[in-house]
Amino acid sequence: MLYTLIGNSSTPFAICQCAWFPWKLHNRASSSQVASHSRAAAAAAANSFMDSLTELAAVGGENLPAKYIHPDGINGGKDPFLLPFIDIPVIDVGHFTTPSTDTGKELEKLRAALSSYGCLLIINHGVESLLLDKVRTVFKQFLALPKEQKLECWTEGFQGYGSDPLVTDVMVHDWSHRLRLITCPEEMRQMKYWPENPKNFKEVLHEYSTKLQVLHDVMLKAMAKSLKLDESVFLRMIGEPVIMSARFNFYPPCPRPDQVLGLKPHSDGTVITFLLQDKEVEGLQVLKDGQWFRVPVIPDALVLNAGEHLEILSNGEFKSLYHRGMVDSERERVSLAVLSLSNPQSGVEPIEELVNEERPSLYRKVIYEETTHFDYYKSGRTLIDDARV
Ligand SMILES: O=C(O)CCC(=O)C(=O)O
Repeated sequence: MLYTLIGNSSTPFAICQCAWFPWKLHNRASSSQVASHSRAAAAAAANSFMDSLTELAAVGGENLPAKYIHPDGINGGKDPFLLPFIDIPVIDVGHFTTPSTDTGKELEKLRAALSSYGCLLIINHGVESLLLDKVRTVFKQFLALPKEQKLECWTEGFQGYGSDPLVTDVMVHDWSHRLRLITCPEEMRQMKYWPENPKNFKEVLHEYSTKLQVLHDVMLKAMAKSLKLDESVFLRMIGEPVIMSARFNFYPPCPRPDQVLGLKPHSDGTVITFLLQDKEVEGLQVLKDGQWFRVPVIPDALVLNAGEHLEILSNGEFKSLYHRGMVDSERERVSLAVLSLSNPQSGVEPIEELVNEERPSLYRKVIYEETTHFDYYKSGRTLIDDARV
């Protein structure tokens, strides 16, 4: 089974270039690239993933493999779960879907949250608590399957179950696995990577993704209005169809949360990201004004992060969120990030109305052919660092 998957035409290019940029998978995985990806390299990737399944499951071992360890510790040697909680703004989406006398105030709150935090918690967002629970449950049921069944969805490419690519040999490994699936447009879905089990996995993800498409448009329109712009401007700029992908994260417990990271610090190469957190186990940390903070778990709220594309489009009015995923010493943690991406053909640049003499364009136009998320991930830099003029 493994070799059938490895031989799939989309995987080879994906691992080296476009882990979080699915359009490249479709546009650029040429047959010559496929041919040049040696069977030996593919087998090595498969073995490395299987090793990681074993290593991450070996909880309690005092001797963690060195490749997961951040030698200076995560929080300067102190327990990262003693960091303070962030006072993250909470936005009631009902004020945007059903305008009221308080809508103006909520828009102002939205603008302030994105300008100073780059994230917010959203409530009354139209996704029922029951569906949120189902989403978490189907992923946990997938994780509980025997290894062989999970490996049927294994991939070294963009879509499927696996680990993020390592772009250098010396890069510290993340203490996590992920299942990534493009959810819309539907033509871009690669159904062979959608788990067959549990039986309702596909239906639940489809339902969740349909709701998030609606929410996505509501939020981008509200963001535009909060900047006194035409409500459709962000949607126009990111182009049709909106590409959304789901990234389920699994963080097994680890005895040394002070030394390993579930996900290294990064900002998302997205327009916006909706993050469904684990219902009980905390793990998201965000950087604000140079200091790391913990994000509290609020079971039915979604975290909305501004991505790098939104920062560029808004000419820096909104800040992309720099964040990381922590691991718990005793309990496993899951999360689901649903990411929206801008049109790969046109790239992104600041919206004209936000550029003037007083505030010239802060970012050059970014064409994603030039850059890849993992090149930044590797170096601890961000797309924003490079796009700033
Ligand atoms: O699990 C989390 O809380 C963070 C997830 C995340 O940052 C991501 O998927 O990009």
